Amino acid sequence: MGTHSHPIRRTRRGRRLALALTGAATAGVVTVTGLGVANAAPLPALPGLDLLQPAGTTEVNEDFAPFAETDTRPDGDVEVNEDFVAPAGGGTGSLRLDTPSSSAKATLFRAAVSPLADWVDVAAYSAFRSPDSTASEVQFPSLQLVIDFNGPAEGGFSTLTYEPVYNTDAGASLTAGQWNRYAAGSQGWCSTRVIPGVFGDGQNQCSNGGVLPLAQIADLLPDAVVTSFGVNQGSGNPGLTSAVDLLTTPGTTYDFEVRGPIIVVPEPPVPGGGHPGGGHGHGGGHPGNGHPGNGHPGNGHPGNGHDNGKGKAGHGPVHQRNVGNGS
Ligand SMILES: [Ca+2]
Ligand SMILES: [Ca+2]
Repeated sequence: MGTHSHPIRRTRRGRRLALALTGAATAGVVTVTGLGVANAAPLPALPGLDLLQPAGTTEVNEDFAPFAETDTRPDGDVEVNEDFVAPAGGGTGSLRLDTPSSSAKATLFRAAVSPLADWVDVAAYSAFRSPDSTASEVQFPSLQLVIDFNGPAEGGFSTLTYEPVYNTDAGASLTAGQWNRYAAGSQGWCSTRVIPGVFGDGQNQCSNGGVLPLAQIADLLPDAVVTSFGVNQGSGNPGLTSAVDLLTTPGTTYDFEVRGPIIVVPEPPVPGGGHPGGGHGHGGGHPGNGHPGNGHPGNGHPGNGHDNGKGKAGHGPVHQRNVGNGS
């Protein structure tokens, strides 16, 4: 977190988490509790999102699970934080992507197999472009589907890409400084490679009419399967800072949210230590003055406690989380 500028100040929740972390560091270590906040409220009717209401949402936290950084390159960075907050219905966090240099690349993908046809009219995502970005004004993070376009037959690798700039006629917004919703599943896509009968020679990389509706691509490739999907920014997008949230797929909508540090609750109450229940973050509220003495009872923090106290919040006892693992 430290290297980024934060054009939008952190939310109240972010500060509360920081305080809770302090509390955890001074308390005895016994019980670990996650701070994840589920999105219980129904999502608003956004284009492409309404189609998947029954499937609900899957929260993705700081460790990215079930996604992974597949091809982030030097200078590029992805991070779940609250720098740009979130679109309506998307909680308070999102996935920030930074590509300060031309060679930088920021990616986050999930490997999962599904028929390409399932993505038609379904795929959607929300993206925010920081107004501080110096990149060409048409650049936004893209949604990508890695496909095997001929199914079980040999070969067939390509990546389909959706970029808002090629879909402005369909209503895709290129406005910076606000959250835009992209109904990618009903709009135009490109292919990184030639696909016989679909994207001819010279039509890859969006060139020479190489932007086709996803429905048309899927109709022409009945055996095609998506093998992984995710968001990509760069290379070739120097000076672009953005965020993505509410990534809608055939199985679920992924909601990037800050879970924050794991809260460590002292138990049983420390004799004379005062606030036993203080572990809930209240303890953190008055960390320094509260219980400096019993904060380091020698036996109290054999390792675990220190891990929690360190800066990279949330990256400590990752295994303690009950990460939602939707399909
Ligand atoms: Ca979110
Ligand atoms: Ca194949």
